Amino acid sequence: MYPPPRKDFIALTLSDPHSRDAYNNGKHRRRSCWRKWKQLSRLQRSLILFLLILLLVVGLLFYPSVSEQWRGWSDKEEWLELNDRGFKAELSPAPGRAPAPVVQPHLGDAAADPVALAKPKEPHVPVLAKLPAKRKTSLNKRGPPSLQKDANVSRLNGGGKPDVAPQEAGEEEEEDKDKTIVSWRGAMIEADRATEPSPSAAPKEAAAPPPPIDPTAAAATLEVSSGNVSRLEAVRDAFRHAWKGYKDYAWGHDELKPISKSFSEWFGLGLTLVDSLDTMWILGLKEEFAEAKSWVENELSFDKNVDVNLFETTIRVLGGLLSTYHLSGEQVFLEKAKDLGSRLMPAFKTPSKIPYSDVNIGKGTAHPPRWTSDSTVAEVTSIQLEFRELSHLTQDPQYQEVVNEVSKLVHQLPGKHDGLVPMFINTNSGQFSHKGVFTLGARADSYYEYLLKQWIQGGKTEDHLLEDYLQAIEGVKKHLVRQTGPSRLTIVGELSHYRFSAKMDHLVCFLPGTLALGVHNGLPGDHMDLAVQLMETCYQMYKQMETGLSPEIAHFSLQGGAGQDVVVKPADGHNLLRPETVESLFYMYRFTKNAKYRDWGWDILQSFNKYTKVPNGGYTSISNVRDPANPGPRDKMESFFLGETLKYLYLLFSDDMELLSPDKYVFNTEAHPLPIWPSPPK
Ligand code: DMJ
Repeated sequence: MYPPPRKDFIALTLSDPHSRDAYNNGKHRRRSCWRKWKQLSRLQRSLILFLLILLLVVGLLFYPSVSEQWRGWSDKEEWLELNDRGFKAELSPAPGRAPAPVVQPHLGDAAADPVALAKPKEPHVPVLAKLPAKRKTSLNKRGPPSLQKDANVSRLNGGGKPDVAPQEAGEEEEEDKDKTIVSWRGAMIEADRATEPSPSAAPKEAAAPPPPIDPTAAAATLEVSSGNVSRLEAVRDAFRHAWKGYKDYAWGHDELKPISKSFSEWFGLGLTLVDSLDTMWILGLKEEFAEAKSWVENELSFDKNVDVNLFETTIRVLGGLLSTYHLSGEQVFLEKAKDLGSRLMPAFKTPSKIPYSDVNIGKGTAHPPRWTSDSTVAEVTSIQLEFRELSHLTQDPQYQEVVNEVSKLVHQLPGKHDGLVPMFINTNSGQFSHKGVFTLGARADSYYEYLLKQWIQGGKTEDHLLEDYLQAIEGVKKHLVRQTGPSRLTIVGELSHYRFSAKMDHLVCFLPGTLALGVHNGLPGDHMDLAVQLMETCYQMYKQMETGLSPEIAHFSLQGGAGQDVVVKPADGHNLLRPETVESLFYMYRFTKNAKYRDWGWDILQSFNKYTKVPNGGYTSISNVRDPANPGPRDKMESFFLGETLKYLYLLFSDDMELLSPDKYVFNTEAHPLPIWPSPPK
């Protein structure tokens, strides 16, 4: 208890003219405020109260993401502290783990490789010199258009070079308002809380397991293909290094944070581990595979109260389990795939049959994101390969039926622009929404990819898929293809409200590979011309950068004369270890045997090693591909680096043309190979 205020103290205080004035003024202000408030009309008062409540609600809603950002800042500050002391300092290991040995800067592969030796040595640049001063504004591909932010406002390059590129004349841009800054990565996890069981799949017998592929077949390549031994081994080294970080600091969790030696959770499904399974099999990493398999057998449970994103879970987890089942023949992967597939089914219970973005796999409920009833077009049209394969294996048609219904609906939907689709579709009406932006990048990319790949998967019998694909490529040629001024590079830009923008996401670099795959399957030869030209552009997006790594988004100069083709805006200079360019290089090499595609892939791998490799294990996304002295590590290794990027690099360097031949397998959009079904008899 505090003693009551002494009267003489109050008197004394009030005798002080300043205090008294202040006291009286305060009283007066309070009274006049109250009078003013009373003078307001009822409507005005209600309006003010309503606004205050709204502010409070908005504040509460955004609190979790803001506090997440604060946590992120403190992570990075911690790293900065460590970095100040230098990587050589003895760092305390994660609780319960042995201290990780210090990994020296990676020189071994380059030293072993004659091509690398022939190159002039670049000055040594310390890997991951400094963190950006500011935390990134994550530029994820999935988020509502209403929450997109002006790119120029949020500078992501961590204090790198200012954007000095001139505004291109003749380029009509509306790019800034198209920047997406809100992540869908908002899943809340109540770890290990058992809930009511989800609806399970019809209990039918699975198809007989396919004969497994021998992982040592890949190893045999090493003995016979001298030209590529060191390159294949370099990919294995990279994988082992990435895996070491994951194993030491993130085992069983979704993603490794290699700088802070911790992990991040998205769905709580061991995302990196499951995404990596088939890569380990293909690379012949038997021990690692066995350990990961045992985790899947004993630890991986889908019976948990967690909201997952339907698309991401399908392509990474369901796709990873199905392909690993095919490669290894191990029943456990099919069992897990069936369990997961059945738990994802509630997403399709919508008025339009266009699935919701999020499913709670424990509760069996689904919903759209908080801010909209829209789903992303690429998301609802890029789950078909996996669900169809699940039906094929289980002889249970329910999975195939729901995704084929989506394809059928989208096929006949008005609102396409010469085969190009908008980015959103409404789950109530089943109609496209937010029309006007047409891109081969974020939110639409894999729609095009899956048209072709489903057609191939189904033995080239589903004409509506081929028809949509061919029409879309004509739409691309008509509306989106341009050439840069300086080097006449071919680009695929975007239409924003029917105006062209010379902007190309790195995601678009899946296109050369897909076009080449189409031509390999008998589609028009001129698609290959476009593929060759685009492949060059995608490579230049790496080569023209100071780190040899592509930005997330490139803008191109359409003006003639000298100068740079690729222009990087400050907010777009990050690299997330994405696979699309090396994916396309794999297809281009397989179909043309032109060795330059392998050399380009080799250059890219070396740049990853130089600027994204973290000494103690793992690779990290970086914030600024233009600043080799300060690439700005982001402390995150995406699961697709192991699931896709390293797998495609390995397949690119392998001389074994039968290893996952595109005549026998179709790769899902997360690089998980699924078998092509035998054609039905004519
Ligand atoms: C992957 O998850 C898939 O390739 C998806 O289709 C696009 N984004 C990432 C890789 O960049």
